[in-house]
Amino acid sequence: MNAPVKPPLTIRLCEPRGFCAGVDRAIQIVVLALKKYGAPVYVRHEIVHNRFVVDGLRERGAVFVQELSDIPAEHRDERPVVFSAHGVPKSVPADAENRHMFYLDATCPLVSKVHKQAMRHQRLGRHVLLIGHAGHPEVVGTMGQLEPGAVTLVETVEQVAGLAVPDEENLGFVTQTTLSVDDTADIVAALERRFPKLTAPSSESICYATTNRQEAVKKAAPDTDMFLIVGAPNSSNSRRLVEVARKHGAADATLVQRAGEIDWDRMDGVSAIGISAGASAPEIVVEEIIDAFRDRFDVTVDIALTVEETENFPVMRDLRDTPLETADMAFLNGSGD
Ligand code: 0O3
Ligand code: SF4
Repeated sequence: MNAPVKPPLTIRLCEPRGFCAGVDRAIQIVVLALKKYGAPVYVRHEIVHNRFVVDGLRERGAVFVQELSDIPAEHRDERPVVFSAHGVPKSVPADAENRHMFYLDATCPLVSKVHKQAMRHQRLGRHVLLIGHAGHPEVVGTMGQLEPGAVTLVETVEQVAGLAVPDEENLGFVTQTTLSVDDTADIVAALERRFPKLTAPSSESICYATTNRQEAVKKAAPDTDMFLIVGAPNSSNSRRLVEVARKHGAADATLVQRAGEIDWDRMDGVSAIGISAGASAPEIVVEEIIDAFRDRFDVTVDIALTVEETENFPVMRDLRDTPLETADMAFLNGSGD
C-alpha cells in the first residue's frame, strides 16, 4: 500500500532567531560555575525565561530561588549564587554582601548599560521615565538602580496624557531592552509631544537582538497562515514576536514551548507558516518542531534572513579558563543536553 501523500508546506524560518549574546553568556556562567565550584549553584530567578534551559541546568545541579533569603542558611555563605540575565535592583548585591555571599552577576551587559543610562539621567538632574512592563524582572531591576520615586514607569501611549512628573523641563527616558520597536516609538513620540525637553538615552535601550528578531519576523510574516514563536509565556521578547507576526501579515500566531504542545487542529489546511524563536529559546526545540511538521507535511524550508549577528559577550575572568565537556558545549549552544 502506498504511504498517504503529505500536503506541501513552506516553512519560513527566521534568521536571526533564538539565543542572543546575553542569554549565551548567562547560561555559560551557570554551567561554568557548576564546573568550577560544584553543585549546588544557586540561581536567583530563572536565569533566562525558558523551561528547557532551566530544567537542563537543574539537572546539572543548579537550584533556582526567587530571593536570596530562600537559600538555606547553611549554604548562604559557602555556595555561589548567580543573578539572572534580566538584572537586579541594587539592593540585591548589597544584601548578598551583607550576608557574606559569593555572587556572580549574569545581568546582560546591555541591561547593565540601561542601568547606567538611568543613573546618568539622574546625575544630570533628570527625573527618569522608564518605558516597560510593570512587574517584569528587568523593570524591577532598572527601577531599583535609583531610589524609590526617582523613576516613573510608562507602559502605554494612553498613559502619557495623565503622567505626573516632578519637573517637565528635566526628564530623561530609558526603556526595557525587549520591547516592541514600533510600539515604543509611538510611546516616545507621545512623550516628546507632551514633554518637548525630554532627553533620550545616549544610545538605543532596545537591544540589537530584540530589534533583529522582530525585523526577521516582519520579513517572514506576510501571507503566512500561522506563525510559531518558540518561547515561554513569561518571555517578554518572545511575546513581542507573536504580536509582530500578527501585525505584519500572519493570519494567526502563537507561542510554543515544545513540539508536543502544538495544536495540530489549528494547523489544518496551512500551506505557509513562519517559525522564529525568542532570545531565550534553544535551537534544539526549533529543530524538534520542524521535525514534527516533517512527520505530517512535505516541508520546504525557506530562510528569512535579515542580518548576520556576530555579538559575543565574554563571561567574567574567574570563569574563563574552566574546561568544559562536549555535552556542556552542546547544551550551551542550544543544540542539546
Ligand atoms: O526579558 P525577557 O522576558 O524577554 O527575558 P528572556 O525570555 O529570558 O530573554 C532574555 C532577555 C533578557 C535577559 C533581558 O533582556
Ligand atoms: Fe541582552 Fe538583548 Fe539578549 Fe536581553 S535580549 S539578554 S538585552 S542581548
